[in-house]
Amino acid sequence: MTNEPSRLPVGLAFLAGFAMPQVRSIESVSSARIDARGERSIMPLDLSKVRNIGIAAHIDAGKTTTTERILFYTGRTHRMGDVDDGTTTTDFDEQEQTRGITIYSAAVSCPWKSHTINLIDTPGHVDFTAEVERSLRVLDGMVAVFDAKEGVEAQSETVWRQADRYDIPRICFINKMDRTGADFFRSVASIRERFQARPLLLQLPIGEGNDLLGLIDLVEFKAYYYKGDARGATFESGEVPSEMADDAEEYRRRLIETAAESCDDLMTKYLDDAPIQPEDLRKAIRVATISRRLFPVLCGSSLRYIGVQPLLDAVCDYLPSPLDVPPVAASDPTKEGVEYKLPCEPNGPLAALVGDPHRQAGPGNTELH
Ligand SMILES: Nc1nc2c(ncn2[C@@H]2O[C@H](COP(=O)(O)OP(=O)(O)OP(=O)(O)O)[C@@H](O)[C@H]2O)c(=O)[nH]1
Ligand SMILES: [Mg+2]
Repeated sequence: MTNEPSRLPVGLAFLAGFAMPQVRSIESVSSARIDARGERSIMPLDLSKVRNIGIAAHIDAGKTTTTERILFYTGRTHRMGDVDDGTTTTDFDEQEQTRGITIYSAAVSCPWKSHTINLIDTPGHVDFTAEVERSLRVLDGMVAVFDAKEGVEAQSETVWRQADRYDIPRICFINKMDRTGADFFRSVASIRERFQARPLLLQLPIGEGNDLLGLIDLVEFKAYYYKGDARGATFESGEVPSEMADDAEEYRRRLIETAAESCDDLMTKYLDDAPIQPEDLRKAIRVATISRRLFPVLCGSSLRYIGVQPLLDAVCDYLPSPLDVPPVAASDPTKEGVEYKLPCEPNGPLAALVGDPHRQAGPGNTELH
């Protein structure tokens, strides 16, 4: 058993919703089982419970730190690594560890609440934009990470536009809420203005900078407090603090009103003043996210272990499964002008995306076989 993530393009095995047994990756182990004769076989997955996602952002936004926390909370690792010590799982290359930056996209896989999350931690440095583009080709959804002090930065804009090109639904995670000068609402405004996108606030931070204590979940209308002990593995939930109650009520009302635009059932309940359950809201948010009309926004501090589990919940609740995305378009180089549609079909013939990592990435440099 190896504990190393796979480097793309081997991670492209995600496309079929299965992991390849020969691939040097965590997921090749998670998806395999030993049958009665002691042979390893590939376990069929319920594709509606699979999330093939990427984490993309400007350099240093905290993608690898967030990935490391995810691997820990999902039980994939028992030792939480640190970018600054060069001990994370996905920055596995010596160069990455000594320079403290991600160079290669790395694929890992983890279970979360009956789902399987296949995740690609991408580099943020402008020199490795091509590496991000290669990953986007096989992703169904993306977590866009932002530094709460900086908001949208140059490379966040590049990856956002790339994701637009590939029609990838996104969740925004405003990270580094613990930094002095962190500003949740300014970061949200920068998403709205620089991307011309509609952010949908699902959480509010409780405190900012050094005073960051936790967050308010507007869907459940609960507060989560993180103590920092047990490295955030446990956290307490409680009532929304009274001094934030008015703001939280107002933001929940806006959330319902905006999400209802994408769901007739929710709109009817809203107009009838009927009680709205978190499940009603989640259903509407999922539709709006997958259609890319809205971009849910969450917040936290990966370094301080705040907000990562709710981010995992949101990935499962709102980002698409392979069954929710349109069939992949493929062409036959020997038959000009003929285009095929490849639906996600576990029992269909194998379709694999083969790319040359030394060529310029982008549409047209890969072939489906
Ligand atoms: N204060 C604070 N620092 C953080 C947080 N998350 C990450 N960092 C720090 O930010 C720096 C960059 O973190 P990474 O996780 O490597 O960021 P990245 O987005 O993966 O960076 P690249 O892959 O090189 O683009 C490291 O020094 C982390 O310790 C956070 O929530 N708060
Ligand atoms: Mg990184």
